[in-house]
Amino acid sequence: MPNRRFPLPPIDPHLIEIAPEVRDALQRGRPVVALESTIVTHGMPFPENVETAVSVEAVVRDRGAVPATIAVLDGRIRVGLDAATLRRLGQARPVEKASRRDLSAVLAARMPAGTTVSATMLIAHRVGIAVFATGGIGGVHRGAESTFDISADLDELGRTPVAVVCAGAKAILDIPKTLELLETRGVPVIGYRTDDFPAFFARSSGAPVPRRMDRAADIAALIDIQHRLGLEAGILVANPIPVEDALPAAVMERAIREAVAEAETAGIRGKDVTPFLLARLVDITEGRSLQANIALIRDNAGLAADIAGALSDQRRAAA
Ligand code: PSU
Ligand code: MN
Repeated sequence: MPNRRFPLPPIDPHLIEIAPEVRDALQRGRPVVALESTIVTHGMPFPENVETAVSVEAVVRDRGAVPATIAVLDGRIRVGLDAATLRRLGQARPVEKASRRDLSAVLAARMPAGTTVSATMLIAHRVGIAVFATGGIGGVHRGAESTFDISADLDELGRTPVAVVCAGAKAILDIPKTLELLETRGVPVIGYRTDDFPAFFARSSGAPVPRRMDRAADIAALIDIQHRLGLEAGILVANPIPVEDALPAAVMERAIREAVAEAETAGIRGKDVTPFLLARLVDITEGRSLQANIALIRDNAGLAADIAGALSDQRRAAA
């Protein structure tokens, strides 16, 4: 259901194509879950990227919501991609990684692009999608005090009222600093059935989560109040990786230190840092990190569908 408390001019229809199924669900107030596409273009290798995107959409459907993967293709923003288009995006080369600041440039150049959490959130909000599932968000990088490398995802969470379901943040980031910045930006951070902020591959980062909720309906109620208050910030829902898929924290910490050191030696900078680290981790862990990544995003998609369903029910009951 569109969040009518945030009237913004609609995106020029020449620049956006919304799949009929998604448009229909939004008009009827049915649950919709936005999905990002940088995970497809820059977060996983082919063909696992496409297989994962297709299976994540199936999870959302099984849990009663309509999936809306968001990307840029042929000079237009696309909201809702069929399997053939996902396959095309997953093999497109060259392909851009678009955060908020890149959107106009990739549209102007008609470049295919995966949208990051920040770009996906802003598009989701502009078409009226309130809930979004991803794997991990970007955050404050280790060493940010000298590099200033802080993801645009954090600023977007501070300014765009979309709930983002993730498995926390990868320990390639400085998690305590990431949590500090989320507090500064006014972003509610909810631990789903956990007291610890999860660290993507591991169920705990060692940092406490500011608030815990154990039911999707409670999270939906919080989202609804946030909207009714007219607060502009998003909401971060942190859902730990399923127990059976988690990787040992010590093993991952070693792999991450190795990958971060390699990125420094290779002089990787700016938007290339995160894709470089993700790809190195898959190699260093011989694919184990990829399997964990697939499991957690499927789990997040299911929770996001439950939250979107509860939000839709609550609004229907209140109407
Ligand atoms: N973290 C992950 N997997 C990902 C990303 C982050 O564990 O795929 C992607 C998301 O699209 C996120 C983006 O929005 O990387 C952040 O990039 P940067 O760190 O350059 O802001
Ligand atoms: Mn960065």
